[in-house]
Amino acid sequence: MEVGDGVDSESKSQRRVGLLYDERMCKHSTPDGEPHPENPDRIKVIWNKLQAASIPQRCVLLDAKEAEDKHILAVHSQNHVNLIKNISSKQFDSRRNRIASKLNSIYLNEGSSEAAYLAAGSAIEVTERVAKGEVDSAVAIIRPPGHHAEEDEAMGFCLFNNVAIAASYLLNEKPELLIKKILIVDWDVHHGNATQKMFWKDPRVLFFSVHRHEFGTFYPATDDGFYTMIGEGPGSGYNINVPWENSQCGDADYFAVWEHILLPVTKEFNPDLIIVSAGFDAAIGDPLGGCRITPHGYSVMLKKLMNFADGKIVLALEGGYNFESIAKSMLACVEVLLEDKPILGSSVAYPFESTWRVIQAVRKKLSAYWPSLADELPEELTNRKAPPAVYVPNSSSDSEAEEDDESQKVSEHLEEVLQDIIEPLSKLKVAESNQDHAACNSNTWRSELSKVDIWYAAFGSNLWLKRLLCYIEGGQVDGLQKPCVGSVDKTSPKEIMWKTFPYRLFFGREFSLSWGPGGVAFLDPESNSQDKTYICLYRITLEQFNDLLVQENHEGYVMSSPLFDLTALNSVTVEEPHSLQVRLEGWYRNVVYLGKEHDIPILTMTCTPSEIEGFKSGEHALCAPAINYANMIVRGLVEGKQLSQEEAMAYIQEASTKGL
Ligand code: X5A
Ligand code: ZN
Repeated sequence: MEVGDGVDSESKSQRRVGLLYDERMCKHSTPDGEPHPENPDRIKVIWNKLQAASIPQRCVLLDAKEAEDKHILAVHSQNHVNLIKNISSKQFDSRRNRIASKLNSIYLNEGSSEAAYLAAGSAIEVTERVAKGEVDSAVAIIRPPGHHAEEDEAMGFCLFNNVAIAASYLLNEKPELLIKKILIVDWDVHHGNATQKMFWKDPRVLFFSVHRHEFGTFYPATDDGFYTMIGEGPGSGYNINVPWENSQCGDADYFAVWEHILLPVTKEFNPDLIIVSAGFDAAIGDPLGGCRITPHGYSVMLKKLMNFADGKIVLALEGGYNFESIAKSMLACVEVLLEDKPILGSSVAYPFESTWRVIQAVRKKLSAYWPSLADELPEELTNRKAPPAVYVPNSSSDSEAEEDDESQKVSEHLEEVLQDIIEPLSKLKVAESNQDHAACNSNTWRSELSKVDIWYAAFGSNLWLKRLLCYIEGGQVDGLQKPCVGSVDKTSPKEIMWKTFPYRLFFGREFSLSWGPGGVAFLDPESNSQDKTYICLYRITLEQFNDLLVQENHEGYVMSSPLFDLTALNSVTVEEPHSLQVRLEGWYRNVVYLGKEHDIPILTMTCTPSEIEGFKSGEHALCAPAINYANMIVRGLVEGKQLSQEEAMAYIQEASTKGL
C-alpha cells in the first residue's frame, strides 16, 4: 500500500473542527487562592483530557483573542465595559474585593480583565471561523463563563456574556457572512438569564435554555427562566425555556426535550448557525447541578443538533464544576464533532413525570409560534415515566457507585467549599421539603410494596445467605469492608431455591468500596445455551428489594418513593426489553426480569445494557474478582450444596477469564 493513502484515518476525521484554548484565561482566580468551583483548573483539566486523547492534533487550533470594546458594547453597557476593563489595574487593588462582594457570586483579581476579554474575544473568533466556513464547527474552552452576565452587571461567575457577544458580532458586524438566524442552545444547568434578555425582542436569535428552575428557587432564582417567558414584540416565540421542576434530570429527560421541543423547532427556525452555551454542570457528578447527563448523553444531544445549520455549530464553555465530568463530557462532544459516525440516541431510563408535564406546558405555550409543537403528545409516550425524584443527601458520596476515587475526592472537597460559600440556604430548603415529603409518603408505599413478593435472583456474593442477610438485617460479614445498613423490613427471605440460567456471568471493575480492589460479578441477561450461571433465588418483598437496590447502588440515598414500584414491576414483566434502569448511579441499577417461579416474578440487578456493551468492546475492563468477594461466592455455592469447593472455584475462574 502506498504511503499517505490513509483512507481510514481520513474518513474518520474528515470534518474540520476548530479548537481554542489559552492558558491566559487561567489568570482569573480568587484573590487569595480561596477554593471556588469556578477555578482555573476547570479549563486545564479539559485541555489535558483532550491532549491525552490526541484530540488537538486532529483539530484546527485557533488562537485566543481579546474582544474589542465596540463588539462587547453590542450587549453590555459602557459602564460595565469600563468596570471589567479597569478592575485589574493597580488603582483598583483596594476596591476589587469590595466591588466583588457587592455583586452576586463574583470574585475578581488582577487577572480577571484579561481573562474576560479573552473569553469574549475567543467566542467571537471561533464563531467567525465557523461562519466563514474555515472550519465546520468549533469548540472554545473559555472562562470566565458568560451566560449570567447582564448588560450592566457581572453575576453568577460571569463577567462578559461571551456567547451573546459572538452572536451579536456576526449579526451586526458581518452581514456578508450571511448568518441571519442564530440558534443559541443553553444546556448549562442554570438559566441563561442574560442571554435571554439580550435577545428578548430579537427574532434573529432563537434562545433556548433548559435548566433547573424549581419554580424560581434554583440559581439565578427568578421567574425569568419559566416557560411562560417567550420573548416580546418581534421576538415573541423566539425565547424558549424548559424549566425543570426537580433535580436529577438525566439523558432520558434531555432526549425527550430534544425530541419533542428543540429539534422540531430548530427544523422550523432553520438557523444559519448554532451556538451552544455549553456548560457541563448538568453532567452526572456535578456538585452544583444535581443532574445526571452522561458524556454519551451530551454526544447524542450534540449529534442531533449537527443535522441543522449545515453542521455549523460552536460550543462555548459555560459552567461545569466536576473536573472529571466536564473533561469527559467535552471530550465526548469534540469526538462527535470530529467523527462522522452514527450514534445511537437511546436511553433505557424513562423521563420523569415532571419532565413530560414541563414538555407539554412548553409545547402548548409555544404552539402558536411553532406549528410542529401543536400536536398533543400520545399518552403511550407520556405514560412512560420514572418514579419521582427524591433528594440525595451530600453525605452519600461514599457510595459504591463511584468508579473513581480521585474525582470523588474532588467533588467532596467542592461540596465542603460549597456548603460554606454557595447557596447554603437553597440546599437546606431542598433537604427539608423533601424530608417532609419522605416522612408522609414512605409509609404508604412501603406497606403497599410489602404485600408483593418477588424472587430476588443473586449471582454474585449475595448468593451466600449470610452475606445477603447483611442487606436485610444490617451488619457485616468478614471480607466486607464496611457494614450494611440493612432493609427497613428485616424479615428473612420466606423461601430460598437454586436454579441455573443460560446467561453469562462475568467480572468487571477495578475496585469497589465493598470489597476493595478487584472485579465484581455482573450478568449479561442475553440468553445463550452455552452459558450457565448459578443463581440463588430469595423470596422477599418488593419493599425489601427496593432497599437492596439502594444498598447495592447508592448507600445513603434517601428513598422517599420507591425506585422500583408496582408500575415498574408490571412493565418489566409484560414488555420488552424486560429491564428497567432505576435512578441511581451505581453499577447495579439495571433491574432485569428473568421470568417467573411459582408464578412469582424473578428480578435481578446488573449493569446497564450500554455498560455491558462497554465490557464487550473493551471500554470497560473485565477484571477477576476481589479475593474476599470470590470467597463469598464460593461459600454460597458450597453451603447451598450446588458445587464442591473445587468446582466453585473453577466456575468463578472460568467466568473471570473467558472473554465476553
Ligand atoms: C456559569 C454558572 C453558576 C452560578 C451559581 C451561583 N454559574 N451560585 O454555572
Ligand atoms: Zn451553570
